[in-house]
Amino acid sequence: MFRRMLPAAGLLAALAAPAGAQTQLTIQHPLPLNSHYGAGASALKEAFERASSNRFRVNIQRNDNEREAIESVQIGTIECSITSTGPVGNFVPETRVLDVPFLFRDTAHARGVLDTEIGQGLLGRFQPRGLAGVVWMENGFRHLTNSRREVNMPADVRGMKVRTMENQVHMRAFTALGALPTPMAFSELVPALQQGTVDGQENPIPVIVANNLNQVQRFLTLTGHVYSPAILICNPAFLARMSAADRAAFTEAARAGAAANRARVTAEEQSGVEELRRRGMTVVTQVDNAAFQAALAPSAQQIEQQLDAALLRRIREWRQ
Ligand code: EAX
Repeated sequence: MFRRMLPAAGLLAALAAPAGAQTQLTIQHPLPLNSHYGAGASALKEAFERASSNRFRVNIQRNDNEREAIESVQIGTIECSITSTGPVGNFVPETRVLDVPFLFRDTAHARGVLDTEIGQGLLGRFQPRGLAGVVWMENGFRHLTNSRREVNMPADVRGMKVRTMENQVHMRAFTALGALPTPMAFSELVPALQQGTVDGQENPIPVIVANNLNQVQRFLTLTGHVYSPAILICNPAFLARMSAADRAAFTEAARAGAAANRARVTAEEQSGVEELRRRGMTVVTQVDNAAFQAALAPSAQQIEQQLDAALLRRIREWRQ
C-alpha cells in the first residue's frame, strides 16, 4: 500500500539505496584526534564524505594497540587503520626493510622512496596477507627519551631498559646498543614509564608532543635513529564491495589524508622541540649520529641478512 504511494522516481531511488542508507567506514589510529594521524584521518574523512555526497560516513576512533587494530582490519570488524610499521612486519615481513636504522638520509628521501615504485611495490605485498595497503603516511624520525640521564653517546644507553615497538629490527638494534629492549604495544607505554618498568622509549617528536610523554620522561636526545613510516591499511573485501568510482574517490581521499598527515609532521618536527623544552624536558640536540651508526654497524649485517639485500641497496641509492 505504502510503496504504491511513492512517486516512481522515489521508488527507484529507494530500491537503489534504501532511504538514508549510508555505508559506515571506521578508521582506527593511535594517538589523540589532534595529532598527525588525526590530521590525516580527518582530511580523508572530509574528502571522501564530500566526494561520495555523504553516501559514506567515516568514523574516526582511537585505538593505541596497533597490532589489535591490524587484526581487526584483517577480520573486517573495522574497515581501516592508520598504523606505524611497528607491528606491521609481523603481518607483512617485506615491510621490515623500512625499519632499518639510519636507512633514510632525510624526510625527502623517505617520502620519495615511499611514493615511487619501491613504496608502491611494498603496498602490493599486503594483499596476500589479507590486507590492502592503500597509502603511505608518516610518523616521523624517531628519537630517544628516558627518565634516567642525559644521553649523549651510545655508551649512555648501555643497560637502559628501553621500550621498543613489537618489531624485530628495532629490538635487534637496541640490543646492539647494549640497551635492554622491552617490546610492548603503544597502549602499554605510558603505564610502563609511570611504573618504571622501562626507563626510556623512542618515538618521533609529533608522538611525544601529542601523547604528553614529557610528563613521564625528562630527557630527550635527538638521535633520529630511524624513520618511522605509517600506513593506511584497509580490509580488502570492503574495498572490493565499493564501485570502481567510489574506490577511486577513496584512494584520492586517502592521498589527501597522507598530504595532511605529512604537513603536520613537518610542522611539528619544527615546533615540537621548543614545545617540549617549554614543558620541561632537557633536550640534547647535538648528537653524534656517526657514533650511533658506528655502534650499530657490527649488528647491521645480522639485521640485514634476513632482509632483501637488493631492495635495501635500491633504497639507499635512491636519488630524486
Ligand atoms: O604509531 O608504538 C609506537 O611507538 C608508535 O610510534 C606510535 O604508536 C604511533
